[in-house]
Amino acid sequence: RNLWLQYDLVTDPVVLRTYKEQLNAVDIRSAALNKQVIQDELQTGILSMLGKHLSFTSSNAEVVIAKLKDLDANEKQQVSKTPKLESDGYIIKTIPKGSKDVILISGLSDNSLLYGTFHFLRLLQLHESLSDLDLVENPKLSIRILNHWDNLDRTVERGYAGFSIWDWHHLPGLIKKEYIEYARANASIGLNGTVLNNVNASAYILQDEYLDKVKALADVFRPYGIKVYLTARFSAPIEIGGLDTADPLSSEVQRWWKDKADEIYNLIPDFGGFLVKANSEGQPGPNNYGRSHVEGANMLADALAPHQGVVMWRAFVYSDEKPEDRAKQAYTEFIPFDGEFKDNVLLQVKNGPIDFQPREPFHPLFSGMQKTPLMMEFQITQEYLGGMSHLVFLPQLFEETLQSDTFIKGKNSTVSKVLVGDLSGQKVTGIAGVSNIGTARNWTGHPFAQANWFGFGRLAWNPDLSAKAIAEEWLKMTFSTDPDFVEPMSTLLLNSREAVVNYMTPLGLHHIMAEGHHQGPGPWVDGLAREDWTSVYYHKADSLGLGFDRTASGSDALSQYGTEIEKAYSKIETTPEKYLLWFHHVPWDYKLKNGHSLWYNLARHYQDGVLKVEDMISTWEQMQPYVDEYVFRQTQMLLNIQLKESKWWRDACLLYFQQFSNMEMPAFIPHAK
Ligand code: GCW
Repeated sequence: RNLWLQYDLVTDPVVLRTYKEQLNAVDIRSAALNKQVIQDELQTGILSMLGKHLSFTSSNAEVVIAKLKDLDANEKQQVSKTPKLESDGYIIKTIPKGSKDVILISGLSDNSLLYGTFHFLRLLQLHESLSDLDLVENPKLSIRILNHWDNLDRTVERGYAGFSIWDWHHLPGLIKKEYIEYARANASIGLNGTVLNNVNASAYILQDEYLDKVKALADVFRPYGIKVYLTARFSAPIEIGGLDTADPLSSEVQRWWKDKADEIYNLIPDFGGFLVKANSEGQPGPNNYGRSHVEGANMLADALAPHQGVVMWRAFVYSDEKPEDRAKQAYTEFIPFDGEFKDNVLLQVKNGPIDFQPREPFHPLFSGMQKTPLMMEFQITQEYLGGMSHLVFLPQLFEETLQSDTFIKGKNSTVSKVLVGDLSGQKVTGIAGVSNIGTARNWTGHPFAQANWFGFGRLAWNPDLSAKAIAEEWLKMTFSTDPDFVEPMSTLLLNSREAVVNYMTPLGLHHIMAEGHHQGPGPWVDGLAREDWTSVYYHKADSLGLGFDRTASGSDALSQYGTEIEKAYSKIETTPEKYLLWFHHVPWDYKLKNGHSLWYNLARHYQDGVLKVEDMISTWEQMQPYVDEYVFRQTQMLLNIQLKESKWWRDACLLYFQQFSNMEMPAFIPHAK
């Protein structure tokens, strides 16, 4: 239940003794907003890790926590050469004071002190030295936010960890401990916002009864630096406002939203703003009135602007009524509006152009939309990656997207640089993660899914962190710092993403999951769903080959990526094999780089995926001494489910595709003979 904030007793006697000598008293000088939170966290953490109580006093303290403006003259002078801090940024620096050293945790805002405190505690959790500290941290993105796809009836769309943690029925009266734990956990990794309700939204959340409940949550989260945001259903003026239109150009609609914004800010002065899913998968939007996405977004932006609120407008739009390849539609829709959105609008773009697949190339809007602030949307919940049953370490996937090169300003123009504004100079920046949190006793269902929440938060603070560093931190903070545990387990985590790609969708295959619920294989047509919701639309298997031709001879989606990528990927030979079938329809007997046919390689990848899960199981079997019995058994059982399902994926997909390849199953496939 304590996630990565386990604060286990430091077992190494030397480290323990050193920490105990170094830490007796803390002087928290500023932080009116969250002084109590900082003090409680330090007391809890230190008591649990060192078995001693801290005293909080201004005399003789070894740790000083204060805003830059509240430092004394000597302290100010010691930090005068520190690099520039952003409002949430902080320094942790050892300075001499009289005959002893003092650790200074300082920044510009109350929240910076909170983040600095969590970082300081993390140093102890990782058993790092507390001597000669000289750390400077600035978050690289300003909006670091979770998106809850939580409905008001507490079901969670694509949620696999129980029901919604928001107990609307008992709010605002009952403030559950979980809300505080949730806020602590988010603050500890630097997240600063949360959208409480599903993007497939009910308008009722905007009614005054619900706003009182939202206010109660906002009040709980405020000392932890977490702002509350809501999804705004575009048709709310009709559904709860009694108007007969939601046309963004109607003055009564504009007035309704302005009044609604005023009402919200009256209750919640630091309300963050609105997230909107419009004209996507049946949701209402400006197109219903012949208006554009810009007209819709800007209308809401105007309502929020007087209060410094933002609109996060989602780019996830596609329609089966349009003949165009679904992977192209968002780009086609939004590119003409580049530069036309109001300053407080961010376009929230999923990492890839289809939908949260185990592997996708980055979304071409990240290179195409250069005059509009863009936000990344990652999915932490594992809609297409085995739900809560599969162990998949997602920071590996996030890192791959963030470090992809867009080439917009020459080589090394990574997606991460686009997001942080280095290439465009965009001022409002952000990143969203679709939450995997629910009422499950361990928050996320699979014990290892906690790592994905943690990893998302760490990357939201610094999108250039490596998945490896995140894996090690999480393992140490959650389970054990013993290298005999951390080393094999970080290898396990770092291999887990490629395992799932291999046994589900190798070589650039995508969206061949079962229809609707998206769990398990379904490369066949099943039921009567629309064409772009069926797998055959994406894999295009036929007697000639496999894969979606997105080059100029096919849908030409490739042209949305700019010349460097287009040039490289337009030929099969120069396309990275991991994206092969994303961009090409490849003959079954085409020889890949290793000299074997596509068919052989496909089988090889499926089999490798299964073998990788077997490796994960044998590593895990050795880990019993380092984790508690319950987590050990639960993970063991889940890994066995994962193994079974990986075989199901392999067998179903290979048998299905064999009907088209008409080639023999390679001998390494278990049932081949
Ligand atoms: O991936 C699809 C999901 C829908 C989701 C939609 C979206 C919230 O299957 O459940 O709706 O994406 O992102 O809007």
